[in-house]
Amino acid sequence: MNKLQYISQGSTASLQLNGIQTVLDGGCKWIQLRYKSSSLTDIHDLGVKVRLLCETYGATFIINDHIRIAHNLDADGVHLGLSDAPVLEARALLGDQKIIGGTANTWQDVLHRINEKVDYIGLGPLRFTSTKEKLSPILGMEGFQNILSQKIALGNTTPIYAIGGVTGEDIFDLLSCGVYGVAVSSALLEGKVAERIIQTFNKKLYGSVDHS
Ligand code: TZP
Ligand code: MG
Repeated sequence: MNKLQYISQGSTASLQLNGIQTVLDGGCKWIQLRYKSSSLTDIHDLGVKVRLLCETYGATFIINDHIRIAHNLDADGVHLGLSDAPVLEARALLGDQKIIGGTANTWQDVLHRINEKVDYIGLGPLRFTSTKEKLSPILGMEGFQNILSQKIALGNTTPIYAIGGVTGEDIFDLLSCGVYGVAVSSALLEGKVAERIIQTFNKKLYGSVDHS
């Protein structure tokens, strides 16, 4: 699994597509389509376009929230929040070959996700971010250290992606906690040249020891 996930953002389909196109051009190989539209048709229609783009660029395509849409589009997988569909239901619909990721905000959530046999866990938020509404309590680097050390003591190897306000400056600290990768939105789009930002992320993520 790629160590850098782009979490898409934007209140319209065209804003979403702009960001996705930018990070794909910049070399990002994992897109999570996170489109909070009230219209399932709009999410599906955007998903059709993003799926094609991901195919062209050889990127993994994950859909946030919607297991039916992930199934209908034959996406690579789905990412589920704690109040989304249960992992069992997603697994029954999508099968064993697809990627199912789950959110966790606490150590208890991590244990729950491990028991559910998700393929990866998105743990956060690391710090405040305006990208997500109704943000869970901030973990900080201490929270990551604390949770990851318990997971390591358990001997479990489910990959953990840090999410929420993550920047390139956080990577070394996160990796040394035992985090596998990062799920990032704003920081990939902030500068003028996404390619350079993504290269920096990847160099840091892949330059050091694999803590998966
Ligand atoms: N879940 C927790 S924080 C977040 C999500 C989807 C948004 C991450 O975006 P950013 O811009 O990298 O903080
Ligand atoms: Mg959700």
